[in-house]
Amino acid sequence: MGETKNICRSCGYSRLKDVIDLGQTPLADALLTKEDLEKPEPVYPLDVAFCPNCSLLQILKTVPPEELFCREYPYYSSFSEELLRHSRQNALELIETLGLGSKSSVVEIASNDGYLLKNFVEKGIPCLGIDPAEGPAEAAENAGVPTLCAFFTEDLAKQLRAVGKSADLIIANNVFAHVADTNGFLEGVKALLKDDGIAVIEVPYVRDLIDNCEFDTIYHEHLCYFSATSADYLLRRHSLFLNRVKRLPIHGGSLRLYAGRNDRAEGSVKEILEEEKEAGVDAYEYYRDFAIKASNIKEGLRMMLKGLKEQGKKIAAYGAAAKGSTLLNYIGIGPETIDFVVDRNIHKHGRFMPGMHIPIWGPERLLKDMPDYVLLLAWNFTDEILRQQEEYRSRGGKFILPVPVWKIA
Ligand code: JHZ
Repeated sequence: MGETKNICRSCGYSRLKDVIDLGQTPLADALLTKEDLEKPEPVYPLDVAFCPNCSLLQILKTVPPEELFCREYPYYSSFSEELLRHSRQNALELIETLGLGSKSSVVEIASNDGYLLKNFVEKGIPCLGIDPAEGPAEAAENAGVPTLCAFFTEDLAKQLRAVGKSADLIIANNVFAHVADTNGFLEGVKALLKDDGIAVIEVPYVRDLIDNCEFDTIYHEHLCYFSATSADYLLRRHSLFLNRVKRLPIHGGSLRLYAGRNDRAEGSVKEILEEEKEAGVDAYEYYRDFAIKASNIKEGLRMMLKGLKEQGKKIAAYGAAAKGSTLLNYIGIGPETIDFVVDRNIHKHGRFMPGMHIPIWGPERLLKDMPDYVLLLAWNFTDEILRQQEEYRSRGGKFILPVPVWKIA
């Protein structure tokens, strides 16, 4: 069932300060089958704390990674065009700036279904994906992306190094915040990286989480919520250096961290560290009101949805996303209010949302049933989804965007 510790995942400091308790929550990506509905569903505490020593925001509970990522992990990156575009742009930019070619070596940790590495394969650049989730790893292989189906650990990195593997470029998108052994992960990156190699790591950005009250992006897969300040501190402890930072809109706001063995920080690093200092991300005060704000959003959303239901409106939701699971469970809205959830990911169809047991169907169901309102759980892809749902909207259907303040679109 995993461990709950009151010790910082990064620096080991023991007096963490509580930020928010989202309650006993099921695993956000553990979608249920019809048969599962009859069985008891495991729930785990979901509380978040701040480390006053190294500024890392983190959850306290560590669910064993095998429970989170292996058993029919339903997340496939390639269902979002925006994410594919974002990833291709990143790949092409790295190929150009690093001058990568047929003699280079690229490794991606958490390569999922090959959504990103396929851009390197296309250019004839040798690459290796590493991902423990069997379904997505198989899809990557089928798309021509060589993939090792395994968890990336310090041991695995050393084994690869021992057989002569090393990397000019390591990409790790939306995985650094997910690993239980935060320190071992960086030792692994260091072991695999060539002397002048570069690690490019994307993480959800804690400033977007706090400033926009994106409480639904908190779930058991996300163990850490990084700032440049907390990442810089952690990297340095492993003799890795943050040399460049970019702030990105993807996933409700992310950081792209460029790190290497040499301390060659560009202006972007100093700039963001100063900005964060000014905003106070290194002090508990910055996080103190987050729980109250989330609770206000919860009450507002509940009242609005219940009100619509009382008026006899039909409500559905869009996006069987992990964040959708946190949102529904935290606000306590289930099938009594929401008839069904739609999602483009075919691996999610016929399943049920964790905890709230709302059925998941394909998006065509919206035009068929014409619910009056659709709660947009995958709000991070608002533009893409609204564009795609023009027909539903032109027939009078309305979307509800849930955070930071609900609004109708
Ligand atoms: P999406 C995942 O979180 C899981 P989730 C993971 N833990 C992580 O770190 C973050 O991503 C980064 C669907 N969809 O990507 C696809 C449509 O149906 O926000 C997805 O099921 N139509 C690894 O699950 C869901 O919505 C569309 O047009 O919160 C979006 O989930 C689009 C664009 C998406 O991540």
